[in-house]
Amino acid sequence: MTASTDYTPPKVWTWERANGGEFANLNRPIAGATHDKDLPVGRHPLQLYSMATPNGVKVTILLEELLAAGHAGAEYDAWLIKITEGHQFGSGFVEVNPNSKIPALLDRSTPTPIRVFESGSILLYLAEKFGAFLPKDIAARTETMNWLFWQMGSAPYLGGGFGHFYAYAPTTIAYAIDRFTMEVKRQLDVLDRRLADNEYLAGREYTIADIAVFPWYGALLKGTLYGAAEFLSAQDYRHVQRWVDAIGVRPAVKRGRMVNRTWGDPSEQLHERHDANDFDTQTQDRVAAPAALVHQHVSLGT
Ligand SMILES: N[C@@H](CCC(=O)N[C@@H](CS)C(=O)NCC(=O)O)C(=O)O
Repeated sequence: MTASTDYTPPKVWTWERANGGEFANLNRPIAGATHDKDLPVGRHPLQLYSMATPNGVKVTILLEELLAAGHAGAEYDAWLIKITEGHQFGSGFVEVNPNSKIPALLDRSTPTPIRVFESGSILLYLAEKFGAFLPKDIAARTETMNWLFWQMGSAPYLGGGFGHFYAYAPTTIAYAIDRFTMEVKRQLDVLDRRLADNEYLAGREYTIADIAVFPWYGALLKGTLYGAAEFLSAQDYRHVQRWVDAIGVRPAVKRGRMVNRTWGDPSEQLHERHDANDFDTQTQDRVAAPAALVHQHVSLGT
């Protein structure tokens, strides 16, 4: 790998397969399927194809919240897509998400199945379908959308920017780490100021905005994302900490965080979810993944 200071971009970039650092085997400059593979289909109306990264967890938390709130139509099968093994490039997955990233949802309850990709779009689709976790009042609804879109726009700076250069880049580049740390701390301060005066991001109600932001910034402040809590002085964001603690104890959030998780404490893993009882009875092989693998899984945020 050429040191960044010695690099002069050529007139035309060409793909060197070995130059992608930690995720070289996954990163490609072209879209589309690499192999034929149909997706499995279970018995429930909603079929989720995902993994328990922050983007994946947003959707499983909302589904568990919907079920807890009595929306039986939100029953779902959650299939594991191992992104570190390239399952997102299978032909069936690409039909549901041409962008080859988890999470992807197929709603089979409609006359023609509806595909939904992009975690923000999935949250909005489900919130509208069930009329829940999205306020009806126009001002609160708009505030919910403001923070939902804020999260979708901000997370790439956190994951693809800060997380990548702090935790994964093959060279340690002070300029890149400084630039993205500055931005992530600014984002945390944006959240902290908002949550100083408001219980939840959209105001009094817990909404899909909280569900979108929590898996990213909650994990960051609790040190489970990039191991960066101390580096970022996580304790300084006390209003965000209060909000993270309040959301983290919700039973549906605890369940949602387990779904499609294949690393960490075995008692917190549910590789696939096909029934509400799976949380109590599942006996599948729940082996703690090696630390390096955990590290890799939670990194693929953007
Ligand atoms: N903006 C997308 C981002 C999804 C995304 O980045 N997914 C990652 C995991 S968190 C992924 O599937 N990465 C696989 C890859 O890049 O090949 C969303 O919010 O759904």
